[in-house]
Amino acid sequence: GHKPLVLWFTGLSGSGKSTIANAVERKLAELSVHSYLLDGDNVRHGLNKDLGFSDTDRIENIRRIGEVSNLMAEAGLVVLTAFISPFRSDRQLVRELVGAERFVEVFIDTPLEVCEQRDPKGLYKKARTGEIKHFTGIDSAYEAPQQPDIHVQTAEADIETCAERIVEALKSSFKL
Ligand code: GGZ
Repeated sequence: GHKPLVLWFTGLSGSGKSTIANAVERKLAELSVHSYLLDGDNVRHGLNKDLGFSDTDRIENIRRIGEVSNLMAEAGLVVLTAFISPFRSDRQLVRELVGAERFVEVFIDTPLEVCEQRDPKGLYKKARTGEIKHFTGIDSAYEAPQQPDIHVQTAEADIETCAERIVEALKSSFKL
């Protein structure tokens, strides 16, 4: 058996959080590690479909995801979460809730310029024209981690390489 962990991915919209978390999850499955990925697709459309993108709603979004992650870790899973989670204080609260020894903050560090260039859903464009308000990085804050447990700079490596580095860090530093 492996020990339960919460791998908390944080980064801007379009930074690659979900894609990299998916690749990490595949690698964990190959290692017979029982894991589950929480992301916008399975949380913001279900449990948190009553929440939007105001500061208070984002705080509540992260609080609920933290509580669910904690329950799943208690059940023995390695939990991966892929949400912007823009506020440092909210990430700190989750760290305290799940326990620092099983919480791994993974910073997907992709510069705003790169995310905006990618703009896969055209959301940055809409944010720039004011069609979408309170967009992270444009007119809503993103507080980057100051001491992430794992720091991934996506401009330097492809998805597979990033995922491989995360799994290696988990093995060496977090006794996965
Ligand atoms: C940021 C927004 C917004 C605003 C809609 N600001 O690239 P995406 O589309 O798929 O990822 C973004 C996602 C962010 O949801 P999170 O639950 O991760 O955010 S938070 O942790 O801050 O609660 C984006 C889309 O939702 N989206 N409006 N205003 N992202």
